[in-house]
Amino acid sequence: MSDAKAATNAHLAPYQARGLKGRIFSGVQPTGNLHLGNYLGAIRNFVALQDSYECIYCVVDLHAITVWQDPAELAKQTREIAAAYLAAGVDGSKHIVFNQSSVPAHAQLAWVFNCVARLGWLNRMTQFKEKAGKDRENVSTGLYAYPNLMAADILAYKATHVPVGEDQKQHLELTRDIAIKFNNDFGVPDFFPITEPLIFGEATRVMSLRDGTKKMSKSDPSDYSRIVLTDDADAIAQKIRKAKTDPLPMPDTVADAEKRPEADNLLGIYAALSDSSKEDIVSAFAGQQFSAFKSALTDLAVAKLGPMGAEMQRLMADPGHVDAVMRDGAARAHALAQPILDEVYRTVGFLRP
Ligand code: AQP
Repeated sequence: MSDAKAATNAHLAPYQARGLKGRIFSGVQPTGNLHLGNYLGAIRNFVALQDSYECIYCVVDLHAITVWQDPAELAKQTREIAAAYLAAGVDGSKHIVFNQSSVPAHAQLAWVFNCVARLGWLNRMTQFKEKAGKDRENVSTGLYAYPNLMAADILAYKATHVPVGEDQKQHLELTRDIAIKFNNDFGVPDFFPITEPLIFGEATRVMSLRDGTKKMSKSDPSDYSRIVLTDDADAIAQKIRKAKTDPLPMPDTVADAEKRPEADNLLGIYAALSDSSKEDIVSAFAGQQFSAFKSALTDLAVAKLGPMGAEMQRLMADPGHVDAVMRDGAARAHALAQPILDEVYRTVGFLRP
């Protein structure tokens, strides 16, 4: 068995003894415009996993400031993401919901990882290249070091699994590389687990409603590119009606759909929201006009997202409750992370005189 596999197995054993599959860490940035992609790619899976894993769900505000955030908006958006977790069905008393900056171990471990990760590894990160674009000289150094902080988020809890959308796969691989290098460099082969990504569902990469080749994203300048979780029924209907399609009728086969990015995206969204396979949805609508499909998709999206959006609004109107959940979560997260950080510091050789 490889060292990496052995390290992971050693970390899984205590959870398996409790009838669980492992410990999960995942997070969403409080950067506004929480959208259907964040829901289908991540938050919905957070809910599905909470019966079989011990879960830590974080609002990653340290990540958010890698690009400029208005301070008052950041605080409001942080509460909004926590409210979305709860509204989607995360149990904040059984599991941990908190914001990243409340637990110092994230930033402290990230510094150690800045010194473990290699420049060449970060240079390969496609998300940095996409986000920095042509203005590389002017982006924050935090944006560049972002994947090291993400590794710290996960490994501060020795999390064994991370549910994410497709776009985060490369960052997860970097987390694994950092864990392996730390374990090897310091001669502690089982110290960090080699974390597994959990990427599942029919919509692991939801695309923009305006361009089927671009990921649905919070920062897209067009509001019509995304369905936001707090959109009301009218807004959802309008966005789906205006969603870009091609002039042909609905595809007959999955292979045909896959050659038509906009159709494929809408079919994937329908399949995910209805808990069906894309094959089933393609056969149900094969050869029909897009207008009929869009109208069915609108009904489905309103039925599935409406109650969650309403619950988010209700929770946002009661910030005391959301803040109490996050405060309690932060205390429990800190209690888990601090002994791990202490052990990292001892391992690295930091003196505690
Ligand atoms: N389009 C998507 N489809 C499926 N999953 C997605 N995720 C994001 N977009 C999609 C997943 O949502 C989780 C939280 O993402 P994040 O907020 O931490 O960061 P992000 O990937 O940078 O999100 P955005 O919305 O695309 O923001 P901007 O516009 O700021 O870049 C992650 O698990 C992610 O995979």
